[in-house]
Amino acid sequence: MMSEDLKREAARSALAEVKPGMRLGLGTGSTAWHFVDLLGIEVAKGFDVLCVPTSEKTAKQASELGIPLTDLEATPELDLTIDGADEIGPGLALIKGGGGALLREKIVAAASGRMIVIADQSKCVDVLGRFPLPVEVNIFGQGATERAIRRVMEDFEAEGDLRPRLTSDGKPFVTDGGHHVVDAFFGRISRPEALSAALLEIAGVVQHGLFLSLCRRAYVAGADGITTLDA
Ligand code: ABF
Repeated sequence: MMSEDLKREAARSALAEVKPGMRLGLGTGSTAWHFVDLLGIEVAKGFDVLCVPTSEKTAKQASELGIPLTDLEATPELDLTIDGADEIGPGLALIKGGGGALLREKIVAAASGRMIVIADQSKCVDVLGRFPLPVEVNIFGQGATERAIRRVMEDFEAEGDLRPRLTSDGKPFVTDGGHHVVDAFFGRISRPEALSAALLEIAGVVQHGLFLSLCRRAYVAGADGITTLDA
């Protein structure tokens, strides 16, 4: 199967977990796109859900499909969030944020009773960190924040550097929340909880892409079908 077919199969498995009347968080990225697309087909047939999107991009896709949307002001508690991931490690610890939506993704996941990740097999790793860890930073004082992140990277024996994320035309990437993203190349992250705490200690760090103890289930699509991973 092609990669897009695998993503769609993982999304289809997650769709089976959605019950009528649920309040859902909708993820961002190419795998989450398939989930939203499949959900849109069900909504068009009359399926009842109320959803909070994790990005402006997903909000646009969902509203074009007629999926009813709300926000966490009107609906502060959700039943389930379905989202993609950049890496899935042991215990369903995740790296997310390659698409730049990590802050809203984490807020929505934290407001949800359950989070399910959908992915193809290529996302599963034995140790997190080969994928650069996205860190969302406040634009004010970014130089000082980067310096502090580099110090943390040294403490955690990062193998690579820190790179401010740029758009294809060379401008700083700006998140939906109006912040920048820097990508931290660790190579391997052996103590994710400690790293998470150290990064959140830095005043200019808004959030980072380590999702720890948030995801309880993953549907991973491979050549042999879907594997269900439970934390
Ligand atoms: C989102 O989409 C992100 O947190 C993650 O960066 C990305 C995964 O994208 P894709 O499904 O396109 O690989 O869930």
